Amino acid sequence: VAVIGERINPTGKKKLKAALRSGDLDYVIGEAVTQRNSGADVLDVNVGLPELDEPAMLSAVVEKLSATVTLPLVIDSSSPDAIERVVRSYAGKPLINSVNGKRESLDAVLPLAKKYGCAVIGLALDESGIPPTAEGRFAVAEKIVAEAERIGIPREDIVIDCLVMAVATNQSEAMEIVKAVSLVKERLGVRTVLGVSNVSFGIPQRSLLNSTFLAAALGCGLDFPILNPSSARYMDTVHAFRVLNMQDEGAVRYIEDYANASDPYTAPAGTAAAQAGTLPQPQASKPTDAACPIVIPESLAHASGEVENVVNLIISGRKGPMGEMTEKLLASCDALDVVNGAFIPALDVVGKKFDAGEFFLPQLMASAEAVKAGFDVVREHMGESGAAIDDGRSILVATVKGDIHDIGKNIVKMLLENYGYRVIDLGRDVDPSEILRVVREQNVRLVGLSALMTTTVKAMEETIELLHREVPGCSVFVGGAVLTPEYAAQIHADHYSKDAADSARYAEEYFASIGL
Ligand code: THG
Repeated sequence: VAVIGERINPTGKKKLKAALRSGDLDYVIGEAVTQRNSGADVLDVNVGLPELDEPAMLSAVVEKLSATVTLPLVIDSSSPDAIERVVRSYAGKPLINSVNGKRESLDAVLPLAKKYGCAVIGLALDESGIPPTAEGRFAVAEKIVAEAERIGIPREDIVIDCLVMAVATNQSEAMEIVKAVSLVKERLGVRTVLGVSNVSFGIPQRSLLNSTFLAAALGCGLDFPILNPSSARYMDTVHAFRVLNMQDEGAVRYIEDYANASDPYTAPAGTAAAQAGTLPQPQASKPTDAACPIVIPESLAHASGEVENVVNLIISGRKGPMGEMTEKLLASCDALDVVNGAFIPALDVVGKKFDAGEFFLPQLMASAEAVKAGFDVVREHMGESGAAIDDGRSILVATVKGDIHDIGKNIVKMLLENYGYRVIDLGRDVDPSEILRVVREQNVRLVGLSALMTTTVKAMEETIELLHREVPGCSVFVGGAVLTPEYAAQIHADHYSKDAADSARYAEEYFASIGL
């Protein structure tokens, strides 16, 4: 097991972004040294920032790192140009991060790895996306390994990434990922890598979930966890695992490091050591059914008991009884009143709790699911007149050209649908011209664009420019990990959404402003 330090990556790191923009390479070296001292064996280097010349910056950073820190480097970039410029002059054997199963990627990246004798990370995704099952991910990995061997890259130089998804959105995949790691190890005999911390996105106590997932994956043969080595919790897990897998023979290192360390979990209660590690005790579940947190409108007043029940089901994210409870309401209430007077105010409450840090992403998703169950009944009930709900308030969502990450976009879609909007989802990696075509064809007034990768913000800017030029009455909101409010303004987005709840708020405000 070798730990890949993840911290040289500007996503979400203000200081590193500023340092890269001003060319302050000493700051980057500082991050490298800190990671080495914390126990990183390899360093991932990613300097993709939308407004930066990536090939030039990546090669400057790699050159400086090679001269000061002796650890091997992982060249993390989605630009084949940037990768080639770096590996051409790299002294040693770099690991390219990454190629994937798409034809275009295989053809662009594998020949570079072959020509310059690099190792390469292959991501288990292809033209049809990331397969949800272990066997599906394995099949893509198998294809990548076959392609690499065909052009003469030996198996020892291939590392497969089975791709970690967030449990907040893809809970059923967590153990599939772990299983995929064992399939890849067993059947292909290549090494494996995982970006561990993705698993805990939107969840409290991230390091607890991350370290548990890490332990499970190590147990299935994970060779290279990508993580933040400054977190003792992850490194503790790695050090302990190295005893189990015989890497730390005689447990020499383990004993040296831990024999005299106090363990916060087993220290006698009340001591400082115990307090240092005490997790907050699980709270008795709050009696959410106690009070109704919304103001019930006049039109629903005669059924206030049922309305309260539905509102509480939504807020606590219980979809099971939603269908039946909605039926009950519809027996005496108008369908649109139910949507506008109960579903939406309840979702607003959940959005506020999410903003306040009181609720986390899985809770937001559960509430959206509950509303969806209610909506299904409303739609059925409205039958032919269901068209009434399609009142011109259509929203197109897409992840921009070149970008394959769509977690954020999918969450936004789900939430907007449950606010009653008609959402047209064009999926991932969508051409600006395709977005324009659909906007025109379906008379769309609001477009949401997402970009998770620094390299694709350019495509976002192009899409916004095209839409604003061709369809002046159409508003564009943007979101995604690499964006900031400042950068969104710079590329002329009409609104920056910091999360899904914020997108719903903006949609509400925007449609009200144009009288829809
Ligand atoms: N696979 C491959 N390469 C990758 C990833 C992957 N490169 C990029 C990324 N995923 C791994 N690198 C990072 C870098 C920074 C952060 C996460 C992954 C990060 N995380 C949070 C933060 O600091 O706020 C949370 C960190 C934590 O809780 O530990 O910034 O999957 N091949």
